[in-house]
Amino acid sequence: VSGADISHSSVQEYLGYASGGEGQAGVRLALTLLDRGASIEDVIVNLLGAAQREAGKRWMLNTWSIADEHLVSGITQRALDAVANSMAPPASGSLVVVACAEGDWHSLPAQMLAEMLRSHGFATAFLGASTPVEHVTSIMSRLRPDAVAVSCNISLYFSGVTRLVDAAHRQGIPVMAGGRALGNDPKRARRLGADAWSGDIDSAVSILRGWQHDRPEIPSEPTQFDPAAMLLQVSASEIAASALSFLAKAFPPLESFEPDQLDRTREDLACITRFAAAARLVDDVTVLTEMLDWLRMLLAGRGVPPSAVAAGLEVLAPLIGRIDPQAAQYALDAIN
Ligand code: B12
Repeated sequence: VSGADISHSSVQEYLGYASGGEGQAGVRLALTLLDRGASIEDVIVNLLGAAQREAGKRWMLNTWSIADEHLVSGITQRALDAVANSMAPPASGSLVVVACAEGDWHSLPAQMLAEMLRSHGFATAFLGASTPVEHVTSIMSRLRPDAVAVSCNISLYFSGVTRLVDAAHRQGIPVMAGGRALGNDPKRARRLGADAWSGDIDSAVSILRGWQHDRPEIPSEPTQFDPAAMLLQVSASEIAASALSFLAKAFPPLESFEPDQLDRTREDLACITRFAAAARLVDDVTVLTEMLDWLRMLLAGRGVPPSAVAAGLEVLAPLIGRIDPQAAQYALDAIN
């Protein structure tokens, strides 16, 4: 069974079971594919991962509710555990702590990585969703891992990556970073202080194996960021509240919004501001532009036109500029 076979029909079959709440059938499908010769990696990436990404798309387009996504993710958790339990015990090779960036609740992608590393002979300690960095610090001093792998799935948690990187570095441990928020090349991960970035399991395995013989040099100083960007991050709610009061002029339909719609609009404005701050942390405007593309699609699925996003950026830019002019420029550039 090749990856291509899995992605075509099995994902649909799996999604059918999972969205119908048929957990056992979904788990059985994953295990049957393994029995028929698919690799652990194939089942994780091309069945369970593909199903999860599809669930995300359906939620974004508003064809699935949050409940549909939770139902499927719960079954994927069971299938992932079953796949993990089918593996031989880990080799006594090097130990990798796998954690989510603090704030990030997407434990499934991180656990997928942990199980794939285990299938390649690494011992792993998987710490689940958003673990406070002080607690990761104490477990690192107890377990003395050879490396840390941090998963970041939404750019809002970039500073969580860096807090973990700095904590691991204080103990002389190298950190590899990955996950969908870190993009398609090492730039963002490097800027957040990580020693390496990886976008797939093969390169992750070769980097970690390389580190067994040749450890990267660990920086002695913590990662530095522009203080303006840091301040912007913590000021987002305040900025969003002021922006909302100016928005009605730029976007007249706002006047007839219900209170809960106004609340959600304020949250979206805060979210745009936080992504602008995240873009600044890694000096990469695409962090903001990708989020805006996503937001336009999300809002379109809920009947809100793209002009609402443009209006939001127009009112946000001057308010953001009082704290961080560079971020304001990012917001202005993103209007068109
Ligand atoms: C399930 C899910 C959730 C669940 C998570 C459950 C769990 N236990 O994991 C819950 C409900 C908690 C959740 C919450 C939210 N979510 Co969510 N979620 C998802 C969903 C549908 C699937 C996640 C998943 O299982 N992915 C599966 C794997 C296969 O994803 P993957 O990225 O390909 O991962 C692989 C690689 O990246 C790699 N990898 C991952 N980490 C690392 C690390 C290293 C070192 C390496 C080498 C590799 C590596 O390995 C993985 C396996 O191949 C995604 C959609 C998606 N595309 O992922 C949205 C998604 C990530 N969520 C999204 C959003 C918006 C949210 C919320 C903000 C929603 C809200 N308004 O509350 C919150 C944020 C919560 C938080 N603080 O983190 C958006 C993010 C959009 C954006 N602009 O960034 C997405 C993309 C959905 C969408 N299409 O809009 N979510």
